[in-house]
Amino acid sequence: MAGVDYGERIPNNVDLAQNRRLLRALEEWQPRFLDWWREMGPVGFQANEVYLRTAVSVDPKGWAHFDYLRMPEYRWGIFLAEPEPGRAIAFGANKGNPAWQDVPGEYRGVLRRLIVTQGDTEPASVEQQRHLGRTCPSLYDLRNLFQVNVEEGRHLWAMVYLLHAHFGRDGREEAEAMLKRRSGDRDRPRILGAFNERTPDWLAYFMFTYFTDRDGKYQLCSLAESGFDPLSRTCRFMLTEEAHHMFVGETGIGRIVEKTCEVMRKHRTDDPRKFGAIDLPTLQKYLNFHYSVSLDLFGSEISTNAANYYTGGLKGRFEETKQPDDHALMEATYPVSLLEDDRIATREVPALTSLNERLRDDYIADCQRGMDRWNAIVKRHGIDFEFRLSHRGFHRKIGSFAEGCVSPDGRIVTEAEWDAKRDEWLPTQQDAAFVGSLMEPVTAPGQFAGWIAPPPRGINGQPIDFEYVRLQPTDASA
Ligand code: BYC
Repeated sequence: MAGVDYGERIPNNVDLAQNRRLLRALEEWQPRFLDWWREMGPVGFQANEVYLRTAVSVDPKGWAHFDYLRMPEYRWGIFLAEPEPGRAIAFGANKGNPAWQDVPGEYRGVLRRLIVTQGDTEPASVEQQRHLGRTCPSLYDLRNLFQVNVEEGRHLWAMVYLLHAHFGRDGREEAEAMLKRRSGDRDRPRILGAFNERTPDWLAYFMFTYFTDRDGKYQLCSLAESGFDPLSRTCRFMLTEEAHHMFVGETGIGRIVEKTCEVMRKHRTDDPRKFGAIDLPTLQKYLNFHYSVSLDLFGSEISTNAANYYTGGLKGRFEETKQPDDHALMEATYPVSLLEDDRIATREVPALTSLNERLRDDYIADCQRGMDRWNAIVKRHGIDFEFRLSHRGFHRKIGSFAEGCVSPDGRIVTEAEWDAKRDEWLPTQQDAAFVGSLMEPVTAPGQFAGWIAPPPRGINGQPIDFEYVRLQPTDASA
């Protein structure tokens, strides 16, 4: 079962060949996916060979194979983690019942909605990142970008499989719509806010993979707890791939911090921009922006949707089975910060309706860990500066804090103060123009742009100066 059938047009470990109708439906979707990839996937480089990893099994000890591949030839497929024999629903009103192998009728609408929301983010991120290849800081980073892109494409496949296999005609229509919406498009935008923002440069990209992919981790972990077993198994395998995406973000930002500090020390300056490095206050502003838009992805603090997902057994908490409580939460409460007129108050509210906030709390603690590691780099260089996570209420568009203006240090401020300080708190057009001015491609093996340090080691044991992307296209259509 752990092995993947690569003899098929659609590699899979779900015995697709046994279900001719489903196979045919997915084989019809496949060319439309490829059309979307050609139209909205990475600009250029489609004919170049890239040193990519491909899933060849779902065995945690050895699931990936690395080799040169042209991106359109990547074997997008359907891989579910191994089933857990006798798995029971772990929470909510159906707790203790056997996990569902088919969609229960009463939850069909909500489950479809959850799967569509998750699926929509995957192609959205590829669309957001499609121009970055032209300005890569190194071949190593270029390869990592493309790895993330092809795997987001695979995560779309993961959700489309569920829609096709379990939601009949509605599911097929949703799978089509997934290829029609476009990130940032006024008339047919992607569903969630952060996925309609631009990712114009590599700094924004590393921030996105740190903060927004990390929302992905927490949402996938909650969906991996689902009583709908195919969703749980799909998400469990997606999480294996997702780890690399967050690695790209954390180490990318870490390498930028490293370079900035080196330049500051070498030139004994607080203004590393003069020497082509990104100053620490600008990095803080980018952190503020990407962190705040990613906080919005958890939904409102008080949400009956979240309560219904949980009570239905559809979406659990982070590490649900490790929580030492009754997994029903009918009587429990949870402390939630809310904006109330002119102050921020912490209220004990029913645990069920505050599940979005609880997941956001888990996420915030995780974000802080990366922040601590970047601060350790600054400290090691003896520089007096500390990155901080902005207050959860800062720059929010969803939930209680969307109603007011909160500063990064958690003060309620007037709109006038907000407007006056905005440029100290969030990237300005000048900041973006400066960062944009650094985005000159560097493509010689082992060379890196001047604003980012090399990584300590290469991919899959290869040296740092390995030719991660072969720049001579092997097809004239590049
Ligand atoms: N933007 O009760 P509420 C990833 C809507 S990332 C726009 O507060 P709920 C990835 C909401 O839909 C992970 N709209 O929220 C990362 C609702 O609309 P209706 C993606 C928003 O439903 C990087 C209304 O506001 N996965 O994988 O409890 C690269 C009130 O909703 C937003 C998931 O999100 C927003 N930010 O929770 C690639 C998991 N927030 O009903 C991939 C599935 C809320 O009024 N999704 N709304 O029309 C969910 O679990 C939930 O839909 C949410 C929202 C947590 C997102």
